[in-house]
Amino acid sequence: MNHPSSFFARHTYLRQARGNTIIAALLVVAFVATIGTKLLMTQETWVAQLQARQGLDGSREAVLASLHWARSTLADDGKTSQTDHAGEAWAQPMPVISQGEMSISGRIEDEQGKFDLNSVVLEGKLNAPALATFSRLLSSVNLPSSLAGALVDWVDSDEETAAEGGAESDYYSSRTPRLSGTQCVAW
Ligand SMILES: [Ca+2]
Ligand SMILES: [Ca+2]
Repeated sequence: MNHPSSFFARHTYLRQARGNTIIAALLVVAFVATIGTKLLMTQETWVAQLQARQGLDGSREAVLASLHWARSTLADDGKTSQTDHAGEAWAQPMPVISQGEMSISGRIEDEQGKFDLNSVVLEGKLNAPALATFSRLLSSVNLPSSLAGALVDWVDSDEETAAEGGAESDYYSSRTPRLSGTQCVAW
């Protein structure tokens, strides 16, 4: 026959052992839940990265297709004409390229057909033909042609006014607020 004290000791031991088992089981469940959450996050991250990669690949393909269109269009123009004007195929908008949910459009612009503002000064001196051209351009958009003179003095490196409307640093520095070179360029 067991002594009562040994019975209670055994009972207490079994209760503690059961408690330890429950705590261990809860820790295992928490550990498994943590692993499950991590796996889920890893999978979501992987899916997001894959989708981003697919989007990037699609963007790259669309850009390459646009460049191919521009090259082939200009090559065709080079074979069939000696002059360039806005009525030619290259000046028309590029057909819209769709790639999944993305689309890309564009057009070719003739940079040589634009007026070079720096050309109003040639080898440090006033370039009269370019000044006249720029004056006409200003008039065509209802701007005072005297702005052409201001441009010349801005581009040249001397301190003498070159044409009507011209002004040098003494004029700009006397303004309130005083205009710096960068501010003058902005007009
Ligand atoms: Ca052409
Ligand atoms: Ca000048």
